[in-house]
Amino acid sequence: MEKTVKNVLEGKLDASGLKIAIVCARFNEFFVSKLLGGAMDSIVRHGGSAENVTVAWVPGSYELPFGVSQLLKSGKFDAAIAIGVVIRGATAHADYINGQVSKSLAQIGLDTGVPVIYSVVTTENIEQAIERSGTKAGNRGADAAVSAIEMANLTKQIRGL
Ligand code: RBF
Repeated sequence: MEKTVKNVLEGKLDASGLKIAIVCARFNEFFVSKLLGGAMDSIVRHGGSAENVTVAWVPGSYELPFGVSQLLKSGKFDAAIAIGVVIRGATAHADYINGQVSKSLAQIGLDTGVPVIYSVVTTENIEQAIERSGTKAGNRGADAAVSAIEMANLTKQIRGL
């Protein structure tokens, strides 16, 4: 980080007191559960509490934006995470789902002023899904939780300016 810049905003990786909404797609639930586990573990390891996390399940990734949008309307959350797994080889319209879902999730963040974190893992095959949900390529749910914590705290900082 450039040391001569005086006013630098950067969200701390401290989840204490943060209220986080997580929306999970049940399609490919085997992998989604691992990503959710990674996210929960990461929130607690960064000082957050499981009681401050609300998890909502929707049928598939296509429904993630609706679930996130409904939860954020409550005004009760500092950040939301959308978790899904789309396996390209098994989903003819994978690219359509991904494009639509990522655009909608970004728009919900902009409309509500609450950061929305994208954790839809798209893979070519089941092996890659295994790798990204807790084996050799890490756990994308845990990474998403860190982004949610950083963005929630950054948003609080900006609002306090
Ligand atoms: N949802 C996912 O989260 N991941 C998928 O890989 C996935 N593949 C699908 C493949 C087909 C052919 C269809 C019809 C749906 C699929 N869905 C998938 C479910 C989708 O996100 C949504 O729940 C349903 O289309 C109902 O709106």
